[in-house]
Amino acid sequence: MSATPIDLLIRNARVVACGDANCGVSPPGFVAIAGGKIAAVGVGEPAHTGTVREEVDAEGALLTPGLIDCHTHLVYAGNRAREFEMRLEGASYEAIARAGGGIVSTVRQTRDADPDTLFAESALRLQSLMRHGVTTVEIKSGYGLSLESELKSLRVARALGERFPIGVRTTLLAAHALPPEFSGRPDDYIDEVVQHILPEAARLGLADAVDAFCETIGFTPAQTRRVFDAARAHGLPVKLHAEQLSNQHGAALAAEFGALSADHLEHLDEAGAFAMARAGSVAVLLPGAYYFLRDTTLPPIELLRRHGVAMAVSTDCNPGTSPTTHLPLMLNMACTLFRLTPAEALLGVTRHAARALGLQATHGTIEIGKAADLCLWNIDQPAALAYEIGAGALRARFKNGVQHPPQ
Ligand code: DI6
Ligand code: FE
Repeated sequence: MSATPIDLLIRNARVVACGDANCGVSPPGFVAIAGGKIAAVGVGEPAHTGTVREEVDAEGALLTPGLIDCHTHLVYAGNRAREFEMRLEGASYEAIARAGGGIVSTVRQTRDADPDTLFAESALRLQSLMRHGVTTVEIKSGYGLSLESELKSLRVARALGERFPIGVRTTLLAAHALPPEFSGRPDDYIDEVVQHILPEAARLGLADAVDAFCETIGFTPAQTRRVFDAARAHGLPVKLHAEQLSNQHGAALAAEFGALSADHLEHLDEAGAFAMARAGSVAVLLPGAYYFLRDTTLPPIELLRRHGVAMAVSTDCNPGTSPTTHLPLMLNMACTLFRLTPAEALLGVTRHAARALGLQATHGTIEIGKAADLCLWNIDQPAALAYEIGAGALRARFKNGVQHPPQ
């Protein structure tokens, strides 16, 4: 190691760099951080001759990349606990949506909320994610569904990233549901999205990517294609809610546009998996939604493995189908429900989640030159992160090399 001043030296850590498929653990060693980035990683004690501003003794704890939650809808107002009760009484998610409940009821509450209230309600969820070790989060709009409310949601998402020590990537999901004022006129709403909402979000720099809900209760593949064409025209990468409730061949459509990811995928077929592999799109698995909807169609994990599609795991934090901010619990569910290995699940919230956000060059693994986003855990092996249900084993969390007490 050279004599560059080190801002933070984490010693005596067992490093899980997430650079290899097995999530191997290094013998006790160190990570040195300078200027918010990883400057050195090694086994044993560092042979450093320069200044070290601060030291942390990890006492043999496991050090992983900071967790990345690559698919959330966490900016919304209100909750849907009553709808949860209705579903327990027998109503289906689709039936509630068709009857004007579901997404549209959150849209009403989100539109009515002033930006400060929306920020405050969303901040509680963001702080909870941070307590679970999340250092980067993707936040979608999609509960505004008008120019003004979509921009309000994206601004709140950006503001959250400025206020809290967490990286925020925003995604415009204006094509999430049909707003009531466009009832029966989905193509007119898509006109509004591609002619006004998307261009304005792009012009203001409020969206890092564009998403859509391609589904029988969402938008058709033809409508999704129009949204993707507009995203491309504005230089924005795309992602897609695809094959969640039925096979609309959305994953193949997303792959055609070089999508960062296709998400959910319970009804994905072989052609879709093949197209994703060829495009390098990540499969984002959302076991919270599968569980909460009591879905019985499993995403085709073996197919994804066979085609070499990278798999990410995320909370899908949203009020209707996955009201959770517990990303480590999603690791457990990804293993228990979807039969991922604990190593696959961990890669799904680190290396592959970074790729699902286009951040693979700077985030997701412990490597020299990458952002010093790190988590220290009171566990003895990587599998314990997925194994211990709700244990809260986080010992310390570092964002850009700075340790922040739990918020
Ligand atoms: N799929 C989902 O699981 C969420 N959105 C989507 O496109 C559900 C959103 C909600 O019910 O509020
Ligand atoms: Fe979602």
